[in-house]
Amino acid sequence: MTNVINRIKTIRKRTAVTSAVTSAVVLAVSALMVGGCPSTEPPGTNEVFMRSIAFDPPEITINVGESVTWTNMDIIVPHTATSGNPEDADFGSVFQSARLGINDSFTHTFDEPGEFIYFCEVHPVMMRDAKVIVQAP
Ligand SMILES: [Cu+2]
Repeated sequence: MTNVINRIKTIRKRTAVTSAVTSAVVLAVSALMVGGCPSTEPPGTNEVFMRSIAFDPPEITINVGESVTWTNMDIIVPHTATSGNPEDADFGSVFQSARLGINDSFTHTFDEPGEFIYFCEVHPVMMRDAKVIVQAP
């Protein structure tokens, strides 16, 4: 009888350890899904990274005729680069990327000077009011 009780105790301990490990793994995966990014490299010239559910840098200045390339560095979470504000009737009319998966890129060339506000359609609350400033020659 004591033997049986000891066996049950051992099984319970193992179950507790297993569920603790499972919880830790679930937490780690959740953190990655929420936008954790293994890369800390800075974006290059005329380049915007989408990572940790943000545009990095949130504001970029280029010259007329140059391009900006957006790259999604987030794991699992898709993003877009969409001109305008989510409330605008004509958002996306200046530029509109596809839904970018991890490491996917989108490039747009700006032929007119001005300030172009943009956002992410997947995260219109967290990723908005980013800006491309295009300087006249
Ligand atoms: Cu997004």
